[in-house]
Amino acid sequence: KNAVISIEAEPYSLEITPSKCALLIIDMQRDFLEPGGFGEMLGNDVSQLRQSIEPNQKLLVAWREAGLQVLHTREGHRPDLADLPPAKKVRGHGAKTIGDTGPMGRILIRGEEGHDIIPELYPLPGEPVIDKPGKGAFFATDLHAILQNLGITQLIVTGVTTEVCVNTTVREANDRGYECLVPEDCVASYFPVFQEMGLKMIKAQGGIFGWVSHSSKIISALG
Ligand code: C5J
Repeated sequence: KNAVISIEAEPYSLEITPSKCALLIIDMQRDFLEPGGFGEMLGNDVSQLRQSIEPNQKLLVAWREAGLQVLHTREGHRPDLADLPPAKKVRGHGAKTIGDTGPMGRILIRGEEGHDIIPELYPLPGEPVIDKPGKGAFFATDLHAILQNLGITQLIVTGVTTEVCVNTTVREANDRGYECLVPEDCVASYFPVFQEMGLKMIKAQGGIFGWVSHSSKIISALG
């Protein structure tokens, strides 16, 4: 776990120390990914996101088998909505917004069915689950403290959506000194053009805030 391994990536290979590297899975929640959830209710094509489930499962199994650290996040709010900025509540002028009753319980509210992680990637006991009110996983959460306490300096970031919560989190992590690698098959967007550009932005300019790779390269590097 302390031996450095090299993962083929763009713009160049990343050396990771597995014991210092965590798999951070962003917002693989039922309301974003499942047919009949909030995401689909907004008119989004959930099949775009569902393509990332199997690659995430394979990576998660390999990461767990190697005995490495896994963390999960969920986007959502307190049932009393006290942490929901009014500007976020009204955004989009939708008929239904955060806190209203949706197809899988109250939309993006902690404790509701739709807010929970999909069964395919369900956290094991002992894997921290970070409940975040924003798009970035560091804003108003204890993620940074947890990672520091675990001695983590590198992150494999996966999940949804590429251009929103994944991108925001990778930018936040990069500014806090973490090296971030994003496997392209384990992140997804409702919009193919955003998927492509969201990944390009990360690795442009010599890896301006991270590296882009593929789950197969990570799994083969783990041996
Ligand atoms: C995430 C969103 N998780 N797109 N949320 O990306 O609002």
